[in-house]
Amino acid sequence: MKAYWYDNLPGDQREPHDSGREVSVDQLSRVGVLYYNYSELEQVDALASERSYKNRDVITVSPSAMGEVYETKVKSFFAEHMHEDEEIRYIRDGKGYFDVRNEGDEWVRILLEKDDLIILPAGIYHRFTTDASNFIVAMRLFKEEPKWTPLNRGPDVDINPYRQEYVDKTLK
Ligand code: KMT
Ligand code: NI
Repeated sequence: MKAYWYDNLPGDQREPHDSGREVSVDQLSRVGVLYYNYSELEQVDALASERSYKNRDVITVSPSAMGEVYETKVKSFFAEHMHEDEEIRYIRDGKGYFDVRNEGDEWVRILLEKDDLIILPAGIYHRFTTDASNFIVAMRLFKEEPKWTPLNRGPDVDINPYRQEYVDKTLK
């Protein structure tokens, strides 16, 4: 894992866009983003049972796994959005970038690789992209029916109750 301020320069989303200003795990926790490194599946099982996550699946994001929809998928993951539930991802192979908005509404880029686990709180604006290697395998944890519908940022989503709760509880 490596987290840093995104440079906001034009160029492919899959390039690092590293501004050189690092962000610590502690800074991430201030916007409700939790990071762990788990080498044993038992550690994931324990976290899942603590938080009542009963279900999981594994997704491979790559051109060979997804075929011709890959480029479209990668672009759609990169649209700024939030969810009404936490997003938990445990990286099993490859690499990818999760970008989250910090308390100043700036992008922080989080590079994740094998054994990294991230929890994005409900209501946080974020986006995802593969890196230049175009390959990531991630376990997705969910409670019941996954509420993964991305709600793209906009005036109507800014007033979504889950977004409001996140802003009031975590950013204020
Ligand atoms: C997401 O929420 O953007 C994804 O699940 C992307 C694939 S998981 C690395
Ligand atoms: Ni998401």
